[in-house]
Amino acid sequence: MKEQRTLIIIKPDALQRNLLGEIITRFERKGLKIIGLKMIQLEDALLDEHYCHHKGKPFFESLKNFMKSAPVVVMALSGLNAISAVRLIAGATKGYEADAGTIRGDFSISGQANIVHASDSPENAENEIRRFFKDNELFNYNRADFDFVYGEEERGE
Ligand code: FUP
Repeated sequence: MKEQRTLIIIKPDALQRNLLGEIITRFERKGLKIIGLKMIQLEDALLDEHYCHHKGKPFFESLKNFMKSAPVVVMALSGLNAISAVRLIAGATKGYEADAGTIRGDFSISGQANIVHASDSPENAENEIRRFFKDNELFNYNRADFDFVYGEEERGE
C-alpha cells in the first residue's frame, strides 16, 4: 500500500465560521488517518516560508494578514495516495470555481478565504509536515476500521 502523509491547514475563516468540526469530519469519514492535530497562531516567519512561492505577488501581504487574523488548525493525515485524495476533497483554489461537493466548493466563494490549505506534492507534504509538527507531535496507531476502509490487497494481506 502506497501510504502518503499530507498537511492540511484549516484557515481562520473556517474557525470564525464554526466549520472546524465539519472540515475534520470530512477527512475522517474519507478514511484518512489523523496523525497530528493542533491549533496554532501563525506568524510572519512561518508564513514567509510557507507561501514563499507567492512572495512579491499583489495578494501576498493580504494573504499573510488573513492567515494571521485568527488561529489555524494544522492537521497531518495519512492514507493511500493521501496527497491527491485530499486535494480532490479540498477542491480548486478559488471557492467560486471549486466543484460542489468539495470543501472549498461547498463552503467558500473567495480566492483568499478558501477554508483549507492542502499539500500539493510528496516533497511539499514532507516539508510542510516538518514545518508545522515536531516528531513527538505525530502519532502512529491503527484505525479500528482499517480492514473496512481498505481492500485486502491494499492492506498487504
Ligand atoms: P492552493 O495550492 O490551491 O492552496 O493554491 P495556491 O498555492 O495557488 O495559493 C495559496 C493561497 O494563496 C490560496 F489558498 C489563497 C491565496 N491566493 C490568493 O489570495 N489570491 C490568488 O489569486 C491566488 C492565491
